[in-house]
Amino acid sequence: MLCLSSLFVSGCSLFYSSREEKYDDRLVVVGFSQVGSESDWRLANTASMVGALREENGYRLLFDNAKQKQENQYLAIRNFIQQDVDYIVLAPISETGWESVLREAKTAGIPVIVVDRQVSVEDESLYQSWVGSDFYQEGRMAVSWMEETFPENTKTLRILHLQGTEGATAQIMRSRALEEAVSRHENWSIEASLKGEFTEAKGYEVVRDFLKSSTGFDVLYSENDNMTFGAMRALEEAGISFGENGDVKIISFDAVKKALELCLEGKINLCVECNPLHGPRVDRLIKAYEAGDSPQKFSYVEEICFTCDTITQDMVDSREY
Ligand code: GZL
Repeated sequence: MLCLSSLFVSGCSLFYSSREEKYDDRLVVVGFSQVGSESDWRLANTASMVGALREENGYRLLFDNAKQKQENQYLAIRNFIQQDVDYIVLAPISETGWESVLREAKTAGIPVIVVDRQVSVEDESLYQSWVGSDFYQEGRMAVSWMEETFPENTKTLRILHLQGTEGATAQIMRSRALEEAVSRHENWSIEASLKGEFTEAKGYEVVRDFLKSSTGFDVLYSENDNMTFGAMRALEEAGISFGENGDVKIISFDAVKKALELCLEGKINLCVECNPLHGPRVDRLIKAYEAGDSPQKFSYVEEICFTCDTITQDMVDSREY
């Protein structure tokens, strides 16, 4: 007979009188709040995290997909606190709005590791570590390629700026690198900054609508590959050539395999890597904390670029995502 003193069934979830009854104490319990599944990059990031935080590796993983809504991440984090997890891993959709819920986690004594985009909080003790990309450096690499490709005596360089989710670190810093460069080059201009939300559908929609009244542009600076895929479809429909021999040069961030294949075909001129394989990096951080070590607060990932005139099939085949 079920002993109700230790098991209280309420609604659709089970509550236990002790943590030991709930979890196998040999496993580290991690609650992971993921932004969503908006892009190929995000799917690769989720696969990497779930693969690293698996039971054979010593973890019990509670996973939540926020479907690109910050309020869903708040709900997930509060649920993880209620579930008394050992760690919370947060991939924040945007930089702001985290003080209150992270303070609740701190009050509950649950360490938080932030992955990918950053959080902007007054009190940096609200999270233990962050691991991700240097998005500003990614933008700088793209700008350097533009400076090499379009020498100073180029006629006006007209740029179409396709931005990712507003307020995400990747959008803020990739945009900043471009905007700073435009302010340094008087012959560069941004024709429009369109909000593509890091998705293929939105990228297509905003570029299609822009092209209806566009007088032309020379470079598409697209802050992720999925928006680029949508923009390419809109350009094709409008009869505008792009890529190595096209009228429009394309710069795209993430360097997922599909984008690298298009780069190899000469349809994307520059792919800037943004490495999503953070699972092993987060695993190492948690193992370090479990061992009583104090890993560094910020860990940046090294990244490179690929151009259509130097990329090879072997390079594409060797990629993990
Ligand atoms: C970057 C990541 C961005 C990717 C997009 O680290 O936050 O979000 O560039 C993803 O593909 O949607």
